[in-house]
Amino acid sequence: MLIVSEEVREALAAGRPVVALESTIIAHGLPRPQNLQVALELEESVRREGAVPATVAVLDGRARVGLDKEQVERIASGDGIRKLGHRDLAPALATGASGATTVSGTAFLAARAGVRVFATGGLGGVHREWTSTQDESADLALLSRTRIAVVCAGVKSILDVPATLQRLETLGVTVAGYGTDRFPGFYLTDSGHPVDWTLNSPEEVASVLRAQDALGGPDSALIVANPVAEAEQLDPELHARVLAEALQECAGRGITGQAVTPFLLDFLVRHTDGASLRANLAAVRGNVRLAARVAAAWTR
Ligand code: PSU
Ligand code: MN
Repeated sequence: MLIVSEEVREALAAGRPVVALESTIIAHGLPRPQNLQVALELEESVRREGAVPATVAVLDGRARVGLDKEQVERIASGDGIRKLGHRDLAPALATGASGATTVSGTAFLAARAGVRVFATGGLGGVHREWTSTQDESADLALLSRTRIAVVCAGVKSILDVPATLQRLETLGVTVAGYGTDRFPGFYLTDSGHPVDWTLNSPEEVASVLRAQDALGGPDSALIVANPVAEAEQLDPELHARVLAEALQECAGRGITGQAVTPFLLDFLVRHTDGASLRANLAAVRGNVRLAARVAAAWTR
């Protein structure tokens, strides 16, 4: 039921670098038709760094690590493509469903396949209004029991960032800033919160992975929080204003569950004239490039 593509399987067997890529950002996080172009571009950027991309998704009840172009096109089309966290994997396989995997679904499948490094945009986390909705992304719990490095631009800024950082601490997930002692803010370079650890090169990140392996744990993720460059971030004032509108609209329409994150991301794209999309893309591109360098350093 878990199919690892031949290219990814061969790379893993030969000890060559592999980077897992998430598919929810493609199917549900970015507007069509640009999402397809971005999906292919991200794979290409992994290759340019000498690593093999392994985009993860479920198609017709088969979990796949490593997609061909046609399969990427199906994910990007969004037709009949569900959003699958790790809890959705077994029913999706059993019923022959198709879906894009979130950070939790992707990290689970990538780790099962033996992939050690994963890149995405921003992690899910604790939503604002948690006290009334108890909406906390399943990403956090899954990362607390999966040994994988996740290169991301922090957690999505639509969330309650300090609460999410606290949950990551409680859950025992290691968080390091890449080249910074500030926790990045997804669309923003700095979330306004510090991190305890700073790693400054792909080699340094790889040594942390080796130390985890040598210790035999902990069996939780290493979050490599890589900030978007200041020149490419979303204007913080615009971000604050439009996000407040987005949250209000989301609550007003009674949107809940899996639909919340895609709704908020889309609202920001539409109400910032695409500026949030540009910042999101800059973040993802930087993360994918860094993840490929980390994977290369780890296999050296
Ligand atoms: N990062 C992005 N865009 C996205 C996501 C991450 O730049 O769309 C997705 C990831 O798949 C993440 C999911 O796991 O949003 C979180 O959704 P939820 O809050 O419903 O757990
Ligand atoms: Mn949620």
